Amino acid sequence: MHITDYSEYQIAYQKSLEEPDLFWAEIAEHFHWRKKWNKVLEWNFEEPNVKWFQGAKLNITENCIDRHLEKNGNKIALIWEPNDPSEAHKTYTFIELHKEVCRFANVLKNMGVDKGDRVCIYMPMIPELAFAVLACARIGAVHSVVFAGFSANSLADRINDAGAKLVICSDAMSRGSKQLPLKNVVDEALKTCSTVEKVLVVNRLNWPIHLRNGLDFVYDMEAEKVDENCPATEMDAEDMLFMLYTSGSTGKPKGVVHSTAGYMVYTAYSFLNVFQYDIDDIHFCTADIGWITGHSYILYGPLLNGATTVMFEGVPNHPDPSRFWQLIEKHSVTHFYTAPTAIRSLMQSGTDHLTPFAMHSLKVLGSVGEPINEEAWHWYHVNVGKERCQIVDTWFQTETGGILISALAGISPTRPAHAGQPLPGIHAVLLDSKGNEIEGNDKEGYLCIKFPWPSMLRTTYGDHERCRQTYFSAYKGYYFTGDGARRDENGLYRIIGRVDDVINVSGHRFGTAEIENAVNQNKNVVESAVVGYPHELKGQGIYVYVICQNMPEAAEQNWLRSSIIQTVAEEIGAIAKPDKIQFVSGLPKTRSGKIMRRILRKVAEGDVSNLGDTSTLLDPLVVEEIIIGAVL
Ligand code: 7RM
Repeated sequence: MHITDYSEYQIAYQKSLEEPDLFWAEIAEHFHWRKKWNKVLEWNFEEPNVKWFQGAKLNITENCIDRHLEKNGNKIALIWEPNDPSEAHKTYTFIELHKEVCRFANVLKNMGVDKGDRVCIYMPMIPELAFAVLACARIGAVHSVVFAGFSANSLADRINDAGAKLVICSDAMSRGSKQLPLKNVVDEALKTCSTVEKVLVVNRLNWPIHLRNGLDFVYDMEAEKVDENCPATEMDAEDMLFMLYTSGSTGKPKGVVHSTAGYMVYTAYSFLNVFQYDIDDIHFCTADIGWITGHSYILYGPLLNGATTVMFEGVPNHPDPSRFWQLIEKHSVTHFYTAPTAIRSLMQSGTDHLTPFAMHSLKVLGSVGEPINEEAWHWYHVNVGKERCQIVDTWFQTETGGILISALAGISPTRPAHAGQPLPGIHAVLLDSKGNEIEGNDKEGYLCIKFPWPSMLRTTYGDHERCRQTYFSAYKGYYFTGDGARRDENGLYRIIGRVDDVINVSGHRFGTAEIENAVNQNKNVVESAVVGYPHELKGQGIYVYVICQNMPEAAEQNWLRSSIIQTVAEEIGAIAKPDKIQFVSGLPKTRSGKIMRRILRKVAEGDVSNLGDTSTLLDPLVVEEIIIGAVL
């Protein structure tokens, strides 16, 4: 299962294409199964219907924890670092993690959570978040982690869509210099959620919370009523392990569904090989567990490999920009995995904050979430990696579960701003707009995957047709990623970015339609159009064109802008706040009423030299007005 040189990679890749069943069966042998599978793979991309390791029985937490107890029980599984450096860090050995997860699982059981029930987890990055996720997996409940930066409205949408029975939250959270009430947000959300029977509150900051009889429970009190033995529930290979909401080009965010066995096999395999994990390595992924990166590469991937994983509650620049480097030195971190947006923001603070830190322990640096520009890549390589660490630029999606395109650290060829080659088992292709495969190198096209891989999404919760439509209908017989990519002269992939109406802000995905819906909730707004534009720090920024009843006077525009920003923060969350708002009297629409986003994007980019054909516009004059009024 562990690839140790480039020729092994090539052999594995070839084998995975020629004999996929055999290839994955051999990898799957490395796990603990209560019962082995009858069939490795059954699939078609028309419905789609994808089933891996059918007939197998297992529990993923036995593979994450129990399996390591005998030999490595006293090894540290989890290192937790708080937001404030003045507070002590915590560590949990595999034995301790086992106890915590079992205790948490028993609390859930006591509260009436059964196999198959959906549990919504809305928590800061504290150890109990990890315990809660694994506790759900232990008893076969489906976890749906909602990033704690989302607003009450967003939370309510996700709870309702999932039909969650229980919500787990904390009283409050610290992030950087801010403290935020989380239980209050849950209370607000629950006003419109009828499926939730109970709320479990973990204490983080000793904030006063409003406890309602029979509805709200405090974790510490519930934990006293149970013991720390909890046999793992036996799951079928294809039983749902979790869902995770993600934005697309249309409608509300969808619940991407992952199943048990395939997700386990692929996240473990990709973690081991991409990062070239070695026993005693310390893996620090700075993502939030509210995103797929956190699920796969803070929790499941590392724990499945028996690795030590670092979980950090805070932000890169609190209390100052040296925080990451301090943590790397403090815990002798070998693998550091972060997002380009964090790198760019630290880059802005110069390099003085790095000087005192040699970070000798570091071996591998990772990047994920958005394209990493060459400048950031070099800065990362020189200043953090001191030119002696491998960089892996890892491409994947909520839907893919694990990393699909990346160098294997120190093994595959790398090139700045290029994710590299697909992992074994990943049949990546580029298609042209007619759906023909583009052969050869030095070519650009739509990135699609031709063959199933174990951790691919199985459906979108409650709406299989939407899954088919979104991912399997654009090009028949292919999974469509929504990304455009270029294969360079050596066959290395560079991900260019989304080709659909999805904006990637600091590695967070939003649909333009989703933000427009939020903006339109503001009572002053008649209509809006949202586009992304290149943003120095965030990768992409959010640019909103707004039509009001009457064109607002200059004096009114500032408060109107604040009011619209406030609305978006309430509807989605502070992470989706627009960067620029332009008031316009009309939008460039075709006679059939379609907004020509191409024009809006060009204006937002500040490049109006070539707007293309505007002759089909209903009112070409509106374009002039938009250009003149552009917010640059
Ligand atoms: C892991 C994650 C997925 C979208 C994806 C891309 C973009 C992710 C990279 C990247 C260039 C990368 N999941 N993306 N990784 N673009 N290089 N290494 O971010 O579901 O939240 O987003 O993110 O556009 O489609 S996600």
